[in-house]
Amino acid sequence: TCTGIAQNNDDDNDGFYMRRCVELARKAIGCTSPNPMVGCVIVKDGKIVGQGFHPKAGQPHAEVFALRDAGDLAENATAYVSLEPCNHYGRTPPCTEAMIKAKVKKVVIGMVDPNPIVASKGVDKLRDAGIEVRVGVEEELCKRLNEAYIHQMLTGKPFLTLRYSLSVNGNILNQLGEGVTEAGGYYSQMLQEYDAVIFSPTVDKLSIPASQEPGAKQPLRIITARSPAPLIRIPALTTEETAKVIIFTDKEMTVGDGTAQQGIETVVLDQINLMAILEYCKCQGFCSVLLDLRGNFRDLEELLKEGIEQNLLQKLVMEILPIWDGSDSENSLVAIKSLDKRLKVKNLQPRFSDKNMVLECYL
Ligand code: AOF
Ligand code: ZN
Repeated sequence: TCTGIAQNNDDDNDGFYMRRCVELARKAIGCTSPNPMVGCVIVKDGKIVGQGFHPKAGQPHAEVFALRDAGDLAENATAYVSLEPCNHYGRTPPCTEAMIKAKVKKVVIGMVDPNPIVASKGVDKLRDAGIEVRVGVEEELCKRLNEAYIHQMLTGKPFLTLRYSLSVNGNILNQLGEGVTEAGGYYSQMLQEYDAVIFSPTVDKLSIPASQEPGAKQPLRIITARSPAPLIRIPALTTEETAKVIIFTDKEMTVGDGTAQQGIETVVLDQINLMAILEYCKCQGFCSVLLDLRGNFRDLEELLKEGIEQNLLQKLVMEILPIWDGSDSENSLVAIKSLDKRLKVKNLQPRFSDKNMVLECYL
């Protein structure tokens, strides 16, 4: 729900309505790749008369839903949109044309679209049509919303996040904190947000990472298995789960007891490495991938090394559990000897999820 009240000051109002756009955009969290999440509101005489968000690639853009919702009231109104309206024929027609046709008076934009086929052309088109345009309202928030899409657009690679749990004395734990896997917990929310999750299959009775957010679209679960392939037991997927499990392997292998398991696919790669996995994800139209060191993190050591050495990581999410783990000093990232690179991290930000501290930062 939208909190706060619009102020009388014009600029404050712009921020207020833009935050509403972001809130609307997030209704499609995890569902829009390779497209961005976008929200739009149409405001007339200090009232929201139309709102919409982009639900999925192939479906109409946020502006189209909002304009439809506003109907004739869009004339002379102000349109707020978290991303620059597109000016091209993609899967759907240009939003700039829809705005011009609806005769909106002003368009307030969160951020310019990094997509090279849009990149400010939408703004130019609106201005050429005599519409007043303001760009860069709540820009940081809008960029954060689509950090994966932006990265993917600018680099051609999916946005890769590394996640792990730490004890207070700095060991990697193969457990997650209390409450974090439940709806509203940071881990459950992350799984909803990411297009794919790479995790370790060696934990006994492994539970497949699954978001508990109501109606969440599950990420593609990725497992790697080098030959001689270990026997992989994957709990049967429940029927309501749509996302599949994919096993990247370097030779044909048997999954579980050999009986076909629905939703599990094996892909044989010449070389199992992070680059190849990311390439596969890109071809699926994915914007974001989570490397999840849950389970035995040693299984994922090679991928982790490659991620750091090849600068493939964009974000770190660390969960600090209120536990002192004196069991094994090998359980520390320092134990991965070749990770001697010194990296500066940006925007270190703490928050809490249940009893655990969650630290996020960018590389
Ligand atoms: C907008 N509003 O809600 C979204 C935009 O194939 P299409 O037609 O869906 O176009 C996809 C591109 O359009 C996408 O790469 C991005 O540049 C922009 N997405 N633009 O005005 C929206 N989702
Ligand atoms: Zn559009």
